[in-house]
Amino acid sequence: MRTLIRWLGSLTILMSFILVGCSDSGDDSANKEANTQQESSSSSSDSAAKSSDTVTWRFALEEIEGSVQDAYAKEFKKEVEKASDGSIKIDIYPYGSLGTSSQLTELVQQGAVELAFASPGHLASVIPEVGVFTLHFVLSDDNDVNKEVLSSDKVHDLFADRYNSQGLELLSIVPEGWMTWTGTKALKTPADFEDFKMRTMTSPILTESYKAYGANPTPMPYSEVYSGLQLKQIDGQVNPIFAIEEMSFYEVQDVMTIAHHAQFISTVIAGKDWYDGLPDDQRKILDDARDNLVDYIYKKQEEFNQKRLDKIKESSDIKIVTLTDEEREAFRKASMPVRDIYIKEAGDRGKKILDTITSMVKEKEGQMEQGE
Ligand code: 6CS
Repeated sequence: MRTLIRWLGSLTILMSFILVGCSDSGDDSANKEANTQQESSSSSSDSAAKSSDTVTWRFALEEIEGSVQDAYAKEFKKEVEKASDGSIKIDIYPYGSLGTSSQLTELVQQGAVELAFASPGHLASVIPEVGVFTLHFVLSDDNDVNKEVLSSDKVHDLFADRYNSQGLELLSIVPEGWMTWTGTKALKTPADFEDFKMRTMTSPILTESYKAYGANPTPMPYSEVYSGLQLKQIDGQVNPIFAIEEMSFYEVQDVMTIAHHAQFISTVIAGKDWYDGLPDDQRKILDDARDNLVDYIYKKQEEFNQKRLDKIKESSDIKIVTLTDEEREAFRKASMPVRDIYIKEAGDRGKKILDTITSMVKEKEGQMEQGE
């Protein structure tokens, strides 16, 4: 863990230079082409043509090997390489080899990597509308409902042009499991958060959710959380259980509180120019793999979170507290004013997004109850 943190700083700088190195010549578009189509003779002007030579797509992760994002990328690689008969090769860069989440988004914008994960908890600093996924008690307690809503074209289309305006293509919205609080104590009521130094991801709208509980939110990159907890710079953090296990946060915390207040959501992004310039056959392979992965990743994240919870229980004596419905209700109430702050930040479009998602969730829950 500590090795990962130490390496991150130096590797980030080194790899960023290697990946974008060519772009210092001044001819940015030519260098992008050189970067993204290194081994290919096809170019973006051939977009309708069928490509035949080998190309490499680089896929950067916000998480380490063995994570949900890693499982997604490996399955994506398998599908794409098979469907293209090996003419498209996927290189996966796990967290620690390139940079922080925000830096990965920048690398996609620069054309230095083609594909990446971008979690709203960080990305909302750039696209405020995605901050909706950091609000509490918006999605359903039933993940089958969330799957239907989040993978729908309707929800994708709400965000598509916001990503485009940042030079990005939104490919998929991927849930990774219930956010779970860890801390130096149990967090059973909003009062327990009073002055509690809670590490959050870096977007301002996310910090508002914890201010609403009276906490002292402390944004920091993922790679600094373990040492922050160990050195008592922060009292707690929030992440899905698989991450709490693989990043070893449970080793330096006393209590895990399960409130089911929000899902951890990430998004898969590509560079817009790169995506638009893909030959039709390659774009179809990418889109098909993305569509096929919806069921796969829902099942995988559930399996990962369950198995890692068992592992935490076996290998530590961390206390695990699950909130009752009444206890959750107090948090739900306290979280409601944050929706107004979100709407202020994300404007009319944000309001439309929030209203659409909440009404779709309600509608799907109704349909599921009636067995439709
Ligand atoms: O807490 C974070 O910053 C990170 N957590 C996860 C589970 N994935 C990526 C994200 O950057």
